[in-house]
Amino acid sequence: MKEYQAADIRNFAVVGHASAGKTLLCEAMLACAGVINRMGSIANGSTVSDYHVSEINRQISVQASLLHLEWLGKKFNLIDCPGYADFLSEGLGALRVGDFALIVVNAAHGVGVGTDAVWKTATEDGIPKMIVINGMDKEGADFDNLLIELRSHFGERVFPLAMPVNPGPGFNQLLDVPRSEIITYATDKSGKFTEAPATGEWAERVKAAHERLIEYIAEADDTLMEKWMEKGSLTEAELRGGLHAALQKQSFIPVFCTSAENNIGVARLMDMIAKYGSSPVDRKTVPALDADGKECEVTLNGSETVCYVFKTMSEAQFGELSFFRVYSGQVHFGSELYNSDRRITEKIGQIYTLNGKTRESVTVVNAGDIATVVKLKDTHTGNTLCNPKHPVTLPKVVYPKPCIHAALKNTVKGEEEKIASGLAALHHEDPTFAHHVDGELHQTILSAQGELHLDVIADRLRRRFGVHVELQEPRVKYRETIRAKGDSKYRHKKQTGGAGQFAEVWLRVEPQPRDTGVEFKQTLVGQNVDRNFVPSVEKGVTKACEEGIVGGYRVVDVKVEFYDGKMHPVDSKDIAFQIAGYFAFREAFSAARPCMLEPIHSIEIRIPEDCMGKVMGDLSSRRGKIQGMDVDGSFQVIKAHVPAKELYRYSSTLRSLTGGRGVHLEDFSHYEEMPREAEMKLVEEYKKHRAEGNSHHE
Ligand SMILES: Nc1nc2c(ncn2[C@@H]2O[C@H](COP(=O)(O)OP(=O)(O)OP(=O)(O)O)[C@@H](O)[C@H]2O)c(=O)[nH]1
Ligand SMILES: [Mg+2]
Repeated sequence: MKEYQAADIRNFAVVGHASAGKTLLCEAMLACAGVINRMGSIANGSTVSDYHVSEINRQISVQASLLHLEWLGKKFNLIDCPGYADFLSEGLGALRVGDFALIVVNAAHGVGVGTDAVWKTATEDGIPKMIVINGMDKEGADFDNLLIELRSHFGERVFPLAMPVNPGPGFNQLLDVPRSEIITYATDKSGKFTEAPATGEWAERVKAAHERLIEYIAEADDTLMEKWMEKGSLTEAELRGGLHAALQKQSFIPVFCTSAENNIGVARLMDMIAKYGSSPVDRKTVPALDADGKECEVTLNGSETVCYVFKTMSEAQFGELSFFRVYSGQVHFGSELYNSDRRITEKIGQIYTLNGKTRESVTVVNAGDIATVVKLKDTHTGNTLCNPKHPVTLPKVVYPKPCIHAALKNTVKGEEEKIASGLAALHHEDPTFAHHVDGELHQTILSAQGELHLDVIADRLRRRFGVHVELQEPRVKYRETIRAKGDSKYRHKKQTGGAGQFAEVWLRVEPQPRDTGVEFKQTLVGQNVDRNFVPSVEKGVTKACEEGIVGGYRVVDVKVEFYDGKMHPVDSKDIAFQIAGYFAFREAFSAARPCMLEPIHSIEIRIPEDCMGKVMGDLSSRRGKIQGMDVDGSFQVIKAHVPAKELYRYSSTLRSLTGGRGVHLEDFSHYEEMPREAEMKLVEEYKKHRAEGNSHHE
């Protein structure tokens, strides 16, 4: 494997909304560069980057895939990222280590919520963006309208460097703006093309485009600006010379168009990337923290090694793989590096460059390059590896909080430990999901970015750890409370056989404001009850509150006042007062107009305008209450309160309501009294459950 210097490397993330054609575009690039002889297809599951079982089965990308190729003497490290909302976070690491973002837009669907999301991240990461409109061969692909849409989303500086001459089925000709040529591609998917000068109408169009392009280029370079002011024009050579700087400064956002399916427009896009695209040299320094937590900089030509691990993945054939980018120094096979996040030393074993599952061994990786290393001990996504003598930490990618939940049920006893360690290993690879055992629900709860993400995690658990698990609807944390005051004078007496038990507890309950929990107070006067028994009564009350009274759910927002009672000189004891406290509370509670509360989530939905009607209708059928509506570009943002119960698998619903164009976020908001009917149903279920001899919701 050749060694590459930073200026000859092009690191980029291929990102965008779901199904834009990112994976196929990468496949076409690999074919152009001769990495593969012929292109694979999504339908056959034969592309280089979508090689995981979960990707082949679902025909979508689930993992970011690292690919590489050489074009015009430059090494491209391209990272093909998933576009599905559930897996968009895979792109966050890729955008962090990329020097620019190649944003792919589906010619038939236009800008999607995923396009907006990756645009935002690339902007936050401060890397230039290039747009590719892919699928120009599709029926009705309308380039001019797409350009209008892109400009309305991303600004007037969106500017085409290529235009389709014959869009729609049969598409194989493009106008190459910088070269003023019409490029005609072979229709055999080889990516080969012939060039001819633009003539007639196209010559006019390219002339106009050049004038605009010259302005953009002059804006980014003072000397070119002066020349332009002087002569009113720039030479072809000057124009091309200024392209790189103009792209870096994003004085315009270039748009290309392709048909990845037929390998049209891809080769010239690669030429542009090789000649004018960002290299690591364009980001010579990155911020970091030194060993004392002080801000410092890591420089590309520094002598100390600094790498960022942007992904880890376990593969049957390799074991643990850590994907890293070198920001400074070199990484050698056999060297030792310090993981400054986990404070351990790691020995660098075999280093590989990847093309999906195909690996190639290398012995050294230079600053600016991206590669993978196998079997590090305890290095996870987001960690920095550096010289042990000069520890620094690079800022970590912040992943979105997982907000979609499901319960994990193991269907075969005795696998609990294997499941727990499997989940821990998976979480280290994929920090965008979380898991915990919920003591109240008696369930293992998985939280992820979406339902598909949950399914994929369950799949991985089964396949990699050989356990038997199923996803279930998580139980809802209903609550019980009261709407009125209640009172009880409960006597517990047991005088048959052995030692007797006697206790009498008088207590009152009254409702409290939401979210105040249970307050227990004693207001005993006189000596009817020994104060020693107060903790016993409280214990009994607490037990009753935890168990629930009407529906088996935890009691909240109640004040309990233990104000009097009776005792017996011999038979009164701790256990007797616990029992009396327990039943006194149940009695008082039952007399105080009990009711059930349900958790309400606040959700934020982002959808294209034309889906409003369907989504609003569906929300009202879920007892949703609209809190606000907003417009963000061509998207509508709806905020609403919806009962948690009604939100199970909502992201799938939203996906089907919007044809994959809508996304939502949800979070717990508050508790509310339930509708009577729903409450009755829960109470009935609980009664039945108890009648069957079960004590609790297990
Ligand atoms: N007609 C046509 N179809 C295309 C083109 N590019 C991709 N497709 C098809 O569109 C579908 C999605 O393509 P992918 O390459 O998987 O898209 P993606 O952007 O990688 O999708 P995700 O990674 O799942 O977000 C597949 O069925 C492709 O065959 C194209 O240029 N023209
Ligand atoms: Mg893909």
